[in-house]
Amino acid sequence: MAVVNVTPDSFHAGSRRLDAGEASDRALALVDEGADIIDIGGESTRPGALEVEVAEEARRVIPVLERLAATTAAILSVDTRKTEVARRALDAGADMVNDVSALDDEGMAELVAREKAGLAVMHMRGTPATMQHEPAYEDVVLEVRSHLSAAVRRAEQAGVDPGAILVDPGIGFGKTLEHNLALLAGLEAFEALGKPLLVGTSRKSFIGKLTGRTAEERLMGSVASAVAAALRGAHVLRVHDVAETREALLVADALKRAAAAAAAPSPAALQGAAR
Ligand code: HH2
Repeated sequence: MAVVNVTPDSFHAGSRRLDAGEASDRALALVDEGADIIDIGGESTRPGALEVEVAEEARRVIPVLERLAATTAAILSVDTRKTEVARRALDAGADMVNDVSALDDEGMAELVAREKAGLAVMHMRGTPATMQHEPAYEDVVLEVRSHLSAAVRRAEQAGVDPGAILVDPGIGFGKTLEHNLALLAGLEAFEALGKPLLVGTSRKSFIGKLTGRTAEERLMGSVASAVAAALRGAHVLRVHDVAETREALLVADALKRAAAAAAAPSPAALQGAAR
């Protein structure tokens, strides 16, 4: 899943394209690099970000979605917490809603169900304005998982297709460095939710805390974290840098398959045991 931010203030300057033509060109370039999903956002959710009005958020993302719906077969995702923005985005050709508030806004689950769209629900503690004020958990993995489990239940009760829901632990959303690392180390625990796991670590501040790098310098750390997440069971990686991540994931995937093959008894060994 490739990120395109139609915003003036997203935390990674390289992801910003305020002009609709530039944003759609960027999205198409990321599809050429190997992205299967394009995630278009019109509101930054970085820590401390201020909310954008519905009209402004829609003015940013709708023309981009319209252009892409006419030019690419990639899955189009709208990154929004607002039901009204999601409604207009789905009308404009979006296939799925990526909701970082996990269905907080009234009517979001019903809209996604009615439109037979896909849905990603992400865990966030509080709002972007407040989430980094001393986040605390007793057991971050269990608490994030039970929050996501409740969101999945709400979505399915509203009629969202159970096969079209992704879950995301929300790296960096109301979490300290230790919380982020515990979640990444504990990704296997999310398998119990029975949904594909979406993980977004790309250029986030926990990588800066570990490496001392600015957002613009966090490519290596981002690729490393994507590989680590993939090896621990992430199915979809939300990234700014598609070509580099894809290359690393090809290697990680081959290793994962080799490890699975080594762990599974070969048919010849099983035949031998049966004799
Ligand atoms: N992270 C960001 C935004 N949306 N959605 C999901 N599902 N998971 C994430 O980890 C996630 C997300 C933050 O990244 P970005 O969009 O590049 O930054 P900004 O919010 O500043 O635009």
